[in-house]
Order: sequence, then structure tokens, then C-alpha cells
Amino acid sequence: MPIWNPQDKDWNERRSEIINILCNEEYGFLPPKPEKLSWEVVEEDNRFCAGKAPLKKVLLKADFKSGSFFFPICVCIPKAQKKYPFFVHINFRDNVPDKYMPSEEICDNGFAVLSFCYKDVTSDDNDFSNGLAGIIYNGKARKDNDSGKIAMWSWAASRVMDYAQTLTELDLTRATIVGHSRLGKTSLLTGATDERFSCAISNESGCSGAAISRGKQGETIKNICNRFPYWFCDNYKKYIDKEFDMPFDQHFLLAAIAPRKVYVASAEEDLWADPVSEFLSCVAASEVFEKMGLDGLIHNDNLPEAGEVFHKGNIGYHLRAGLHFFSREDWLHFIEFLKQK
Ligand code: GTR
Repeated sequence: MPIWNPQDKDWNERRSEIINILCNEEYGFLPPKPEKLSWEVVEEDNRFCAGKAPLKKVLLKADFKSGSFFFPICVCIPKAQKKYPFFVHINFRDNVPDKYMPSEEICDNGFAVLSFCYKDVTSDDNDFSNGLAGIIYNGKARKDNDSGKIAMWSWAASRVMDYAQTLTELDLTRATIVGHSRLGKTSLLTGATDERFSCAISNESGCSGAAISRGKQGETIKNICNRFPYWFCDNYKKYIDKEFDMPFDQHFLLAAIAPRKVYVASAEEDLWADPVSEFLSCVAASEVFEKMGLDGLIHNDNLPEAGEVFHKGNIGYHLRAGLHFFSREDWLHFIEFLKQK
């Protein structure tokens, strides 16, 4: 089944349909934009990264008719007179430096990094009464295609982008969204729905992220819906043990980012995420890039081996040796991919 038939409709139309399918059937529709977004710098550390890249802690405030909601972000921008390409990193933790984010090295490489902790947006559990979820649902029952938690974390990444657009030190044409694991799933959804990001990176996002579901090893839709039902909308449960009946698969999510860049990183020992299914998804999503006359994933004609890196096309990929982790090595590959463009 082709993802897109260019004779039928143009890419913008097909891309909207794909996003609609993914939101309706899997993640739920993202919450609406707030009526107003404002912010306040609450802390400044001018000595951070030896003073090369001062750190600001900023509180973003989103006003809705039903109430206001705040979440903190960390902003680290190299101190020099130029515009920096930047990452928005959806992180597991709320402070810097962090084991999943080598801020100094990122900044030394000429990138700024804005990060936030996903749990500051809404908790990672079935409680839909706190944070953004509390404002949106406000005691109302969730409909089958209403936002799951991933869609809410993704909404927050777009608010960080709203704030980034007000900063003159950033090169807004080179904004990358990045996350690891459940937050890699969130990063891909953000890349698909928010065209202000010129690249979306998934680090080991696996099931319901970069990995194709049909034939997937390790975690399945059944496993993920049983353990983390609240990450998704209720409609997603329809596909438990029915992968081959799905009117989409995860390569649609990668393709919805085209013609912007996508990067998928796998780890050899991360069998729960399944590196092979992550790789196959990149191969399948290449269809859309190729129909646009662009390169998708440029790869060898065999499954990747640990240490292999594919950076030539608009879909980047690497397979790192080792375990499920967001390592410095992953970041350095992403930086190298982004620098060559
Ligand atoms: C696992 C989950 C995966 C992955 C991971 C993570 O337990 O099964 O889908 O997202 O958590 O986020 O670390």
C-alpha cells in the first residue's frame, strides 16, 4: 500500500490526512493552542558552561479560557554574535546538566538547546486531572480520540517553539526536535504536526514511535496498550493483535515530516524497541521523499550492523552498540548530520 499517490492529490493534502489518521487512531488530537502564551525568566546562571553558554530558567505560562498552566524550561544558548541552530529536547528530567543531554558539548558545537521535563507538563500516568491534562479535561470524560499523554507532551514542545520564535539569537530555519524512547515517540509526533521544526529526531523510540508495527519484535501494541494506555487515545486499543488491519503504520509518522528531515537512532541491544523495525520504517518512509525527487534513507542493501551511520539522505539513521540509553555518542551523530546540511 503506497503512502502517497501524487497523481491523486498533492502532498499537503495527503500529509494532513495522514496526521488526521495518526491523531484519530493512535495519539489523540493535540490540545488547542492557548489563548495567550507568556513567560518570565526566573533564574540566570552566567557561569554555566564556563560562561560560554549561560543558562536561563524560564517559566512558560499558557492561558486558556478554563485556566492557566505553567511549565519551566531550561535555555542554553552560546554567547556570541550569531544566530544558532537549536534543539528543543523533551527530556526525562528537569535540570541541566543531565545524563541525557551534554549541554556544554552541544553548545561548543554551535547549537543552542532548550529543554523541558515532560512530567512538568502532565504526569506520566493515568491521572488526567493534573497539569495541562487538568486544564484541558477539567473533569470531562475523554473521548476515544482525545489527547493521550504523548500528544500533551508534544503540545508543550510546540509552546517551547513559540517562545524560541521570540529569541533573536536563534536561527529559526534550523530547529530540531529531539527525544529519547517515549519522548522519541513524542518528538516524531511533534515533527509531524509542527512544520516549524526542520528536523525531528527519534532516539530509540521503538513501539508506536519509529518502529514499524507489522511483524515487530520486542514490544507490541498489546504490550504498550496494557502497560501505558494513557500515552495514546482509546481508539488505539482497537489494533491490539490486529497490526495487519491497521490503515497506517509507523512509517506514516516518519513520512508526515517530509520534505523536512527525519533521523532515527537505534541501539543494538535495545531489542524491546527493535532496531530492525526502526530501520525498516525509515526504508518504507523513503517512498514519500523519493516521490518528491529527494533522497530518503541512503543505505546499504542489508540490515545495518552496530556502528553503521547513514547520513547522506534526508532520513538519517545510526545503529549504536550498547543498550537503551540517550548517549553522548547519539548526540554527536545528530550534530554531525545537522551540520552537513
Ligand atoms: C518502556 C516502553 C517503551 C519505551 C520506554 C521508555 O518501558 O515499553 O515503549 O518508550 O519505556 O520510554 O523508556
